[in-house]
Amino acid sequence: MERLFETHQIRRSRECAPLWTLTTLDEGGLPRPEKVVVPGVWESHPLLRRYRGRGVYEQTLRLGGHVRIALGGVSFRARVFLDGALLASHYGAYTGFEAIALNQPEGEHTLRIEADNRFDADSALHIPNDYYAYGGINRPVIVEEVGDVYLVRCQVSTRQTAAGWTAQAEVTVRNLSSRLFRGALRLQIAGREAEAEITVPGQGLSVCPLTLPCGEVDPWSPGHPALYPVTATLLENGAPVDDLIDRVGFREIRAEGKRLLLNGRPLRLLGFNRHEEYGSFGLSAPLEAMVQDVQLLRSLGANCVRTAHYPNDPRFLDLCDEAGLLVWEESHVRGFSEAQMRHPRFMEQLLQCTREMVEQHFNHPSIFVWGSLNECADDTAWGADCYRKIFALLRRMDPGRPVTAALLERPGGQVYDAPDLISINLYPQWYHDTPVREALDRKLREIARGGGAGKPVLVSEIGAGAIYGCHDPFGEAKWSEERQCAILKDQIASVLAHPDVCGLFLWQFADVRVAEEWAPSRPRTFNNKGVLDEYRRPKMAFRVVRELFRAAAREGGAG
Ligand code: ADA
Repeated sequence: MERLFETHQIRRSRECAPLWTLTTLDEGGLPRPEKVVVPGVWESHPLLRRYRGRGVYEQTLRLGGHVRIALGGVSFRARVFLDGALLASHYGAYTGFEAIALNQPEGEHTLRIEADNRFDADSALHIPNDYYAYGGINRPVIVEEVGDVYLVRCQVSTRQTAAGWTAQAEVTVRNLSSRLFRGALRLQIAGREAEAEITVPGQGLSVCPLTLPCGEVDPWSPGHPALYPVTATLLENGAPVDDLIDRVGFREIRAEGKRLLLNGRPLRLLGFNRHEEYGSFGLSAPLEAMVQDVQLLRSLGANCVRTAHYPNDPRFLDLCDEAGLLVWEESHVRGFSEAQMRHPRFMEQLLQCTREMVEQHFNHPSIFVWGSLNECADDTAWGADCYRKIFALLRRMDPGRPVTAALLERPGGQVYDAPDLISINLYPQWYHDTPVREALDRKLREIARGGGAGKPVLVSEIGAGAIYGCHDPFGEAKWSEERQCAILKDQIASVLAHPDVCGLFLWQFADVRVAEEWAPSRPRTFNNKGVLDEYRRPKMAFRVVRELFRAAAREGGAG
C-alpha cells in the first residue's frame, strides 16, 4: 500500500504484485535476469551491492481502459513503458509521479520500468554524497483504472477563526477526453460537507477551491495527534465517478518573534536527523522498520524528526502524523558549492523536486516546516539567489508553513533575512575544539548582524561519531562510544541552555552508508554519527540522549 489507509472507495486501485523480473544493462550487473521484490533497491541483492547503472523491471498484469500507474519513487531516473510504448519519464528518487495509458484493451499487458542510478552530466542533484544513491523502484507501484475525468490531488489547509476551524481545499481535476466536462465536486471533512460545480476543459486541468467551516474540532498537536479523513468525490450527472481519500489534522503553525508557535503554543524542538535507510534494505525500508523507527524516536524523547536530505516515503509521514512527531521535510540537495549550483539544470531540477514534495505531502499535519538547500553556498550572491528562489516557491505553494534551510557554521551567509526559521548546522567538539556555547554565540551574532535578528533560530545539526562496539576505557578516543556520549552530553546541554535557540535536531538517528568517494573520512564507508547503528542496535549514546531529552521534555519540551 502506498499509504496506511484506504485512499479510494470508488476508483479501482491496487498495488502491483511484489515480484518483478530485474535485468541489469551495465557492467557489474546480474549475469541473468532475476526475480526481485518491489519496492526495493538493487543494492540489497548480494551481487549488486555496488552496482551503479540501469535496471529494467518487468511484470505482466491484467488491466484495461484508461490506466493510471502511480510510482512512489524510482531511483534516480525512470522511464515507464506499457507494451513497449513510453508513457513517462521522471527525474528524482524521492517523489512520486504518474504514467497514463489511454483505452487499453482488457487483458494481459507488460509493464516495464527502467531505473538508472548513474551519476551523469545531465543530473544536477544526484552526486556522490555523504549518503548512498541507491538504485531501483524504492516505493510502491500502484495501478489504477480511471474514467475520462479523475481527481489528481486535494490539498487542504486549516485555519482557526473566531467561529472555530475552517478547512480550505484546492482540488485538482484532470480531463483525459477531448470534450468539456461538467460536473460537481463534493468535499467531506469532520462530518461537514461542501459541494461546487466544476468544468474541466478537454485534455485539461481545473483547480477548484472549496471552503468548509468545521466548527469545534479536535486540533492536532504532538500530545494529541487528532486526525480526520478528507474525502473528495467527483460527480457526473449526480453520480460519483471518482474519489480521493486523505487525512488532515487541524493546526496552525507560525513564527512569532524568536519562537515557533503551534496553535499559539511555543514549540521546543528535541529531535533527530534521519536518513531514510535501513541496514541491508537501503532506502527501501519495510513498513515494520519505519514503525520501529517511530517507536525508537518516541522512546528517545524526541518530538520531531528531519527528513535529511530529501522527501520521505508517505507511509513514514503517515506514521508521524499518527504519533504526533513533528516533521521538517526538505527537498533533495546537500552540500553544493556555487560551481555545483551553477549546473545548467540545477534550478530546474531542484524546483521540480521541491514542487513535487509540496504537492504530494501538503496534507500531512506533522510537517511543520519546509526546507531545502542543506549546507549550500549561501555565502555567494549566486547561491543566495538560489535560496531566495526556493523560499519563494515554497511560500507561494504553501503560505501556511514556515520555510527554512540548514546553513553552514562557516561565516559569510547572505540569506539570514530570508527564511522564517533560521537553522544552523554546528559540529563543535567533533570537527573543531571550540566550546559549544562559544561556537553557538559566534554564529548567533553573525546571524543577528546579517539580517536575522529577532527570528527564531534552531540548531538543525549537531553531533559526533562512534563506531558501534568500539570502546575506549579512557573515554577519549574519537569513534569510541564513550567519547560520542561525552560530546553529545556537552552539545545537548549547551544548546538547550541557550535562551535564544528553540531546539535542536541531533545528527543523527542511525548510521548510514555513504558513497565510496567519501570513504577516506568515513570509516566503514558509513556516516557513523548515529545513536543507533544501521540495524538499529543502540550505542551507549542512546541512553544518554534519552535521559537528556526526557528531562528537557519534562521541563516543557515535548509540545
Ligand atoms: C553536514 C551534512 C550532513 C552530514 C554531516 C556530517 O552537516 O548536512 O549530511 O554530512 O554534516 O556528518 O558531517
